[in-house]
Amino acid sequence: GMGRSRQKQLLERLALSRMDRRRQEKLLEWLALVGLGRSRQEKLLEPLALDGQEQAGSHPRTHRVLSMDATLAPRDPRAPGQFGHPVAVPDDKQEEAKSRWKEGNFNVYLSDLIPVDRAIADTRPAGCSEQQVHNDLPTTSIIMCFVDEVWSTLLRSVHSVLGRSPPHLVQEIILVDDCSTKEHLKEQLDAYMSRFPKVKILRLRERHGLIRARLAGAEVATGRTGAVLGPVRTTEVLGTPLQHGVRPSQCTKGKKRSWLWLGSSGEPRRAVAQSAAPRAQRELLSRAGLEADAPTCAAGAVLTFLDSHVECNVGWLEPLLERVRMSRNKVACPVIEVISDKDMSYMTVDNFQRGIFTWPMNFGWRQIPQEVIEKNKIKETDIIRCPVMAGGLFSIEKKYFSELGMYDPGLDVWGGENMELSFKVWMCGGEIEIVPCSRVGHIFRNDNPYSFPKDRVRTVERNLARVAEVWLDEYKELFYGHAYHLLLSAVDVGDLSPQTQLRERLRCRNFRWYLQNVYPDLEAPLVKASGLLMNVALAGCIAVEGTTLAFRECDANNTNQKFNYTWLRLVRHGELCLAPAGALGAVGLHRCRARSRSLAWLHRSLATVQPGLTEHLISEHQHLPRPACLEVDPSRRALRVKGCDPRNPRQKWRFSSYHAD
Ligand code: LR7
Ligand code: MN
Repeated sequence: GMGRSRQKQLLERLALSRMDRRRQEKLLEWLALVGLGRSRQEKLLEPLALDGQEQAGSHPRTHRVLSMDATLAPRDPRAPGQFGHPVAVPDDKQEEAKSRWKEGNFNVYLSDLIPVDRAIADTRPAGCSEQQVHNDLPTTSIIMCFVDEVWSTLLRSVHSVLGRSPPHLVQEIILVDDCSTKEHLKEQLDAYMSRFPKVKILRLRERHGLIRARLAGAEVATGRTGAVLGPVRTTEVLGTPLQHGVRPSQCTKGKKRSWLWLGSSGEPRRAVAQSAAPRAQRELLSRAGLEADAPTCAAGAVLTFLDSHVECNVGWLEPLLERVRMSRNKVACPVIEVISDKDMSYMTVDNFQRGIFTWPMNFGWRQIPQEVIEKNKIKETDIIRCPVMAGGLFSIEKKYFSELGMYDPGLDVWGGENMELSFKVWMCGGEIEIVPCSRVGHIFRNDNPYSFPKDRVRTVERNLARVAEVWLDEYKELFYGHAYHLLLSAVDVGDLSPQTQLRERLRCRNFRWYLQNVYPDLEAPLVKASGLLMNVALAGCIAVEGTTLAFRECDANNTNQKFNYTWLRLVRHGELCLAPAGALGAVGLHRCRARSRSLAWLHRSLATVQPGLTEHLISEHQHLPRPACLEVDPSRRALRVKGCDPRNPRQKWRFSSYHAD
């Protein structure tokens, strides 16, 4: 601990800063807790004290970012993996390491070997540790959802938050157990975490998936429960509306619940197994000297979401909160660095990466082009605005998150929620940012180590289809065009009206605005090809004449010869679509319908149907022999559908312009 006089001395120094008293005290508590040496204590507080002395004029109410790192002087500097170095599996442990891989789809053996509070290299770009943040940053609830997470990895995630966050900024750490089945995540986890007053564990009684688990965590942080998971279940989940120090620890359907009561400074007061009524529980609390609305109960203004296999780096939190403080509709993401799944080394990543997506809504990273960096003199520490976020790691103002309707609760288990939130934020007046001075490592894995309640691929696709239906407007055709099987399988996306109503209520902008202003480098032509539809060999074009089709001399000024080839594979002329008239090979015009195999034509994109058919228009009509191609009949006046022939020039078609392949 820390002597009384020493504490007084430090408090005096802190008093110079404009940080409020409660925060000062919390900071000291932390200093005592992590046992930093005297000189490092001084160093840590230096920016705060300096601020009070020097900056009355220029930058009032700010201090240099506290580069707190309780792990910098590690207990065991020679332990494997220390400082984020790679670790090798000893020869005689190869088999063991191999067999344990599947527990988490990464090198679980090595993870267990390295300290849960290992040090890692400070990978921040130069200048980050000198940056100023405000003294009155909002505090945050940190929400970490997990299902069957590996023990050592989960612990390392929590330790990295505890050890590298200014304690006065961490309201609480909410671990949401999405109904894990592994034994170590039950009593053993309760017991371990009872040492850390800020850690709360929320157990979900059934598997809800990442998305709704986060919503449940957000509700706990708000002190509100039941809106997302339903009132009946919530009482079972939380047991009681009282949050302070109360940790229900039951996931299964059993009636008996065990509670762990924590004192106001966090020490475990008593562990009781009981199924007390809320009133009795409240009584228990008050006897333990606690109140339902004790200070630690007061909700932090910001929610910070993290995956359960991360390592937060030095100074990661303040820059995120600084952005949110600056504007409540900024959503701040750290740079996500890489913890190797193979050797557990902590690796930095290239700077200047934006979060982007490609069709059909696949998340990815894209480097800002070098010439753009140079022309705009972009620095490594500059904020990067992102079309979309990766999904797992971000800070968002709690009330703003709630105003945005949080996540669409109709999204299931995993996937697509990052797209939904990103579109919603940008289109409804907010911003998604990557904050280069905030860095968090994440174990990237090749596969999810847990099972999906339903089929994995279908779950993600359905989520994405929901997002497309609500947010993409006419551009949803691009999504379906790149995931065409979704269109025909008529996937049931569920009720969308709450989401579309939300979009109206928030008066959000449209997707075209988003593309033009947020993600202008996305290729998003609304149709794949357009203009005349000509047969080059015969020098003629398809023309609409009343309600029928003819083959005529090409005339670029004749609107009756203009067609669009759409993402949904329609050859479209206004509301009318080119289509085989039936099994006999005649071709005509039909009212267009989006989800229709009989109106769809393959062109260029799917040469796989038969090699050499790239210039053909292949009908997908079910009742025709396959593949069947549009051709000019021998009279050279009419059109029909016949078996495809790569060498038949009467079957080769070209639009005047192609916008995408
Ligand atoms: O049913 C589940 N219940 C859960 O609680 C499934 C998962 N989870 C937990 C899980 O234990 C983990 O802590 O949710 C967290 C995220 O699941 P991961 O780690 O399997 O996801 P991921 O890292 O492969 O995927 C990324 O995309 C997801 C899409 O839904 C989420 O948004 C993840 O948070 C996100 N991760 C990141 O953004 C980190 C960087 C990866 C990238 C790109
Ligand atoms: Mn992850």
